[in-house]
Amino acid sequence: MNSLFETTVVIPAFNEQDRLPRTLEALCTEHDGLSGVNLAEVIVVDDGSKDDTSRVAALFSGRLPQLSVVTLEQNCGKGFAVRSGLMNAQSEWILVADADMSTPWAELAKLASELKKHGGDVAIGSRDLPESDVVLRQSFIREYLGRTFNVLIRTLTGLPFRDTQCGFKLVRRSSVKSFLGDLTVDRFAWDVEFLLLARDADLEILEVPVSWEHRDASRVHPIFDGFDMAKTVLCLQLRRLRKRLFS
Ligand SMILES: Nc1nc2c(ncn2[C@@H]2O[C@H](COP(=O)(O)OP(=O)(O)OP(=O)(O)O)[C@@H](O)[C@H]2O)c(=O)[nH]1
Ligand SMILES: [Mg+2]
Repeated sequence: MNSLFETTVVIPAFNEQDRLPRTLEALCTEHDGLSGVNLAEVIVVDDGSKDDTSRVAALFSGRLPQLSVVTLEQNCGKGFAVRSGLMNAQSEWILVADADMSTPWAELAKLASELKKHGGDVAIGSRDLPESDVVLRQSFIREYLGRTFNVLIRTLTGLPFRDTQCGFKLVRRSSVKSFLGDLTVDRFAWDVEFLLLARDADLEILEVPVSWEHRDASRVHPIFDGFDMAKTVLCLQLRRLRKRLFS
């Protein structure tokens, strides 16, 4: 394995004019210090934001020449935006990271180092392992619904992870590119489908404890989006069962 992780950072961003500048500012100042990582590309994917997300992102292109901003006319969802970033990324490693920087950039070096140590194709950041460092917790209701969603995922799909939804995942492009075209989930449950396809492809997936801090102004509605995510996982699983039975 190459000693340096050549990495593209993909940031899905919807109405993020207020949270994104701090996140990109930190990337400008910190990326040189990320041990073992070479930041080759940063792709911000803004689909139909009603605010100045694309413009404020583009202001960083002078200091971050690796930056490109993809602006789509219509809102298509986080999963759609992530998929578009994954398909356009050029580096061997791709970090998918939320615009709110709940997980600090320094954790990219940690994921890379774990992959280097243990081998593997995908490393997912986790807020729910004993060594995870949750600096500021979510509200009780968000945490409770998140845990319930996790139990649902583990029960229905058999995925063993404690936290599939943390917005900080490092994936090896050459390992995942064969199934990127099969991803269908456009909204918040994209991670579950991605992990299921990665498991089907026999990829090695590491769940790595990360530091995480709750940020206000979430784009996720705990009830409506929670319900939509549960429905999506149920449909995914039914579709997979049907495929297994009839093929
Ligand atoms: N491009 C795009 N990005 C989105 C969309 N919906 C959410 N996102 C991004 O997805 C990321 C996660 O959104 P957050 O609001 O932080 O939600 P979360 O981290 O899953 O949940 P919290 O723990 O409540 O913060 C952010 O970078 C959002 O801008 C969307 O429709 N399109
Ligand atoms: Mg968040």
